[in-house]
Amino acid sequence: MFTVVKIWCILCCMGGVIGDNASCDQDVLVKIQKEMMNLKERLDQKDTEITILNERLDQKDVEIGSLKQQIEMCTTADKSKRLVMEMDFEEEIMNLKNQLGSTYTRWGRTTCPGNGADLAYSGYMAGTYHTGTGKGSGANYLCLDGDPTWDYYSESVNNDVIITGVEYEFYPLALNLTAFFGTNIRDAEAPCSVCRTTRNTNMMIPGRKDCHPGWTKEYSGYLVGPYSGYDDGSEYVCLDRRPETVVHSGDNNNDNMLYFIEARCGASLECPPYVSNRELACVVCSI
Ligand SMILES: [Ca+2]
Ligand SMILES: [Ca+2]
Ligand SMILES: [Ca+2]
Repeated sequence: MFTVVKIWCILCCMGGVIGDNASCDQDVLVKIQKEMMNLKERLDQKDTEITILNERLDQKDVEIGSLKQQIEMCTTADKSKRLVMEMDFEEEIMNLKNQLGSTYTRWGRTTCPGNGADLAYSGYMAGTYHTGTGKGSGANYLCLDGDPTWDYYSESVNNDVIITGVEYEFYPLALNLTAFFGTNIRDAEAPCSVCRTTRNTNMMIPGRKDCHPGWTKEYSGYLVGPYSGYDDGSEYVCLDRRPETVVHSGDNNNDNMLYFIEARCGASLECPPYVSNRELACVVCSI
């Protein structure tokens, strides 16, 4: 400080009163002290301003913290809300799938395959009584419910459209049915079941024992149909490869008989891939 004051004094005196050094030093000292006072006041003022700014900065930090907390709460709430919506959406899709689904008849069995299909009902395979006098009738097989209920009926006045059970026949008798079905089912009658699956579409494929890629196998077996000597028509259906039999149905009734369907190569059927005299397989597939 002394050096600064001295320099200041010299410069001051060179420009003003020369030869009066004591008076010059005193004036300069007063000026410097005054300037220092001013500087100190300004410094104090700046300190005060800095303190105020720091307080405002702290306040802003608190506000920012609060806003971050609110944002986090909103984000968490959004996540929870979105999760609930996604769960509701998935449940709705499941409900729609359950509402859609599809059904099929499993000929020869009283149960449904263990692949998620539920039993709608089981009963008896039935078809037209072919030894009746008429030649007109329904052509389709029916899966009659095993537990019938009746509306009004008359047992005394009757018509001539009659259905009966459907018998496993499979001519000729030399045919080893055990090799095809695991047991000899000849002359017994066929049961059936109606199965419901959540898969929306199903189809029976004649000529295959397994499904194409992407499809779920419901059951497989042999393509069967009516005796060719009947006057009226019927249909081809897929009989399960391990059929059951209706209890007490072993008598040789021949009211409505089931036969294998075989390929016959000639001018019309494409051979290969088909081969004459082979019993055609079948499969029911769903997707
Ligand atoms: Ca029978
Ligand atoms: Ca028979
Ligand atoms: Ca054959």
